[in-house]
Amino acid sequence: MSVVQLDQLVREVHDDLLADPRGPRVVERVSRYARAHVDWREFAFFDPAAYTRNLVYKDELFEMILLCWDVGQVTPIHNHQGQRCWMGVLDGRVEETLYAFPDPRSSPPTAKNSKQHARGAVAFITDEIALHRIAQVGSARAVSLHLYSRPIPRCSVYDPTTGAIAERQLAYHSVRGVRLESTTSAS
Ligand code: CSS
Ligand code: FE2
Repeated sequence: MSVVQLDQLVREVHDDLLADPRGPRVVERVSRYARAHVDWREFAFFDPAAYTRNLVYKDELFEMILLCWDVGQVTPIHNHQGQRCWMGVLDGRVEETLYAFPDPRSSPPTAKNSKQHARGAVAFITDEIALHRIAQVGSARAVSLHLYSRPIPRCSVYDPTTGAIAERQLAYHSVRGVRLESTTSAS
């Protein structure tokens, strides 16, 4: 499987995060990759039931995942378990809506603002910044590259009407281009 440029990005990000956990060069590197390369297609799988999470690389420092969004697919409102999250758009368009952490904790989260991201854009979020929700927008499928440092095997999801909080396991749809038949869809 030929994913030379994507694996190059993995090595660069690894070295960046090892040198400085804040990853000051990650946005620039992911954006450059997104604008120049398409070898991520080797790892892209879509599912009509929900967006898919396709593992590119994982170690103790970070996790790189390709998310594939069919038209209309969306995440719940969620946190990032105290970790850093970068999201670069590789294809199509997604909309990110930020929500304030509910206060009191059991109240519904309130939307702060929304922003659309197209190919080459890289968004960054932590729990200190906000909760968020990602949605595919427009008539074309979307693909985004997510970097979590450190890896997040689960997260908390927030019900938009009741504010109820639930734990959610973040499963993989495929690993290095190989579909995991046993995995259920992400949403
Ligand atoms: N956290 C979601 C995607 S939005 S950052 C996930 O990994 O499934
Ligand atoms: Fe997220």
